[in-house]
This record gives sequence, structure tokens and C-alpha cells, in this order.
Amino acid sequence: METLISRGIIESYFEKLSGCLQLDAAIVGGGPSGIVAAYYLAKAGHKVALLDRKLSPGGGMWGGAMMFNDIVVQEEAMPIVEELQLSHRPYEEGTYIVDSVHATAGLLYQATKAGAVIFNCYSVEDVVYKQGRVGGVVVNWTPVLREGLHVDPLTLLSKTVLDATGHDCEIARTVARKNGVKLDTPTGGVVGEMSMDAAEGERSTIDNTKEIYPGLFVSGMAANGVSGSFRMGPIFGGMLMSGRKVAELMSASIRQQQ
Ligand code: 48H
Repeated sequence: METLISRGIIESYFEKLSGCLQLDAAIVGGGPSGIVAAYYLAKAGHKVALLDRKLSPGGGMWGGAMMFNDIVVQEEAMPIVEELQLSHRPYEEGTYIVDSVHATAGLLYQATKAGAVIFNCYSVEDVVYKQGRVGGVVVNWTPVLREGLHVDPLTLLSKTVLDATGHDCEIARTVARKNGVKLDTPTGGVVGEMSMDAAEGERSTIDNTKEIYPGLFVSGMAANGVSGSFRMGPIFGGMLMSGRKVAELMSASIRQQQ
């Protein structure tokens, strides 16, 4: 029995990992924008893996606001909430309340159900960069990096890579710093996030969701971080709509490369 359990996990895990060595979409970061992107890309039939450095993907959504575990979603994003079958209740002025634990679990459920593969405890430490294009991710176990162990990484190739790493925009920073290239941002580099303006932050998140370098896309807080726009606090419609928009952009790019 013990051997069967261990063999089952080892065989199944390595089959899953081997199946992700060449992807259509590698999503770095399992916050709301990354998970929604994973859902729509998988639903469109693409081969998608989402990598998150934490044991529990979900990013900043589990905790609601200051650990009050509810979030606010505005009317424009409700088609996504409904498509993903998240329970919600109307609040004031065209907004809705969603339980943040239910929402995070629901997004993860729907993305994996649609066919996205999630690797947790994976940190993306670099990208594959060839002929002026981002073409994959370089991954290592989070505990290896936390311990500062000198262990080399593995590589997953991908037609598109999404930086959905939230406030830190880690992948965009790495690409600009290591390769000395200009990103499609106001300064050509990572501008950095501004202070709170909820309405403007929500609006600009969608505008800033785009391909910032051949093969490299940004969504969610990372989109505002690279382009230098506002934070918005615990309203999450912008994150959901950014995930849906970037999935459409990445899907078009994947199709073009086929
Ligand atoms: C693997 C990584 C790496 C890496 C980071 O921050 P997130 O929740 O991302 P978004 O942009 O989808 O959502 C932002 C939202 O949660 C938020 O913070 C809001 C709305 N704030 C407003 C405000 O005013 O503060 O998730 C990012 C995820 C996390 O789970 C990280 O663990 C993961 O990315 N991550 N995973 N490799 N190098 N870097």
C-alpha cells in the first residue's frame, strides 16, 4: 500500500510536469488576474501552466481587506463573477460583495477544471530570452531559494509568458534588468506603482494590461506597477477584467505563432 501511494504520486506528478515542458502560456503568479487568465486561456484550448511561489496560490485575495474576508466587485466585472459561478450579493451604487475565501477557492477550482495546471511552491527566478523574445520561464523550488541553496533551476518553454506577480512586477523587472531592453512603458523600464486612487487605479489596470515586450504580457497590479499607475485597495473587478483581457491578447499571440 505504501509503495502504491508513493508511486502513484511520483508517476502522476512527473507526467504532469513533463507535459508542461512546452506551453502555450506560462503564467507567473496565482493572484486573481493570473488565475482568471489561466481560466480563459485553458477554456480556449491552450496549454497553460500557472506557477506560484506560495503553498496556497490566490495571492492577495484570500484576506479581503485588512483580513476582513470580503471583497468588492463592480458591475462591469460581474459577467466574469457569474461565468465563474461565484456567489455574490448586491451592495450599493452598482457594486457587489463576494466572500474572499469563496472567491479565491472558486477561481482556483474553475481554472483547474478548465484544464490549467497549477504548480505551487514554484518560484520563477528568470525567463528564457532568445532573439529578442521572451520564450519561457526558469523555475526553482521556493524552499531552495528561501534557503539560499546553490541549486540550478529547470526551464519551461512557452509561446507567451504572463507577469501576474502583483505589486512587485518581478518578471518585467528581471527582463529589463538582465537584458538591457526597453519595455512598452512610459519610461521603457518599470515605472513603479503610485498611491491610492481606486477609480483611476481600476480604470488604468485594464489599459495597462498588454504585451510589454515580445512574448511578455502583464496583468493585474503588475500592469499598473510597470506603467506607473495607482493602487486601488480591495476592489477586485479590475483584476478579474485584466485577467480576461490578457487571456484574449495572449490567445491571439499563440494563434499567430501556430
Ligand atoms: C512565482 C510569484 C512570483 C515569482 C510573485 O498580488 P497578487 O494577488 O496579483 P494580482 O495582480 O492578480 O492581484 C492583485 C491584488 O491581489 C492586490 O494586491 C490588490 C488589488 N491590491 C490593491 C492595493 O491597493 O494593494 O498575486 C501575485 C502572486 C502571489 O501569489 C505571489 O506568490 C506570486 O504572484 N508571485 N510566483 N514566482 N517570481 N512573484
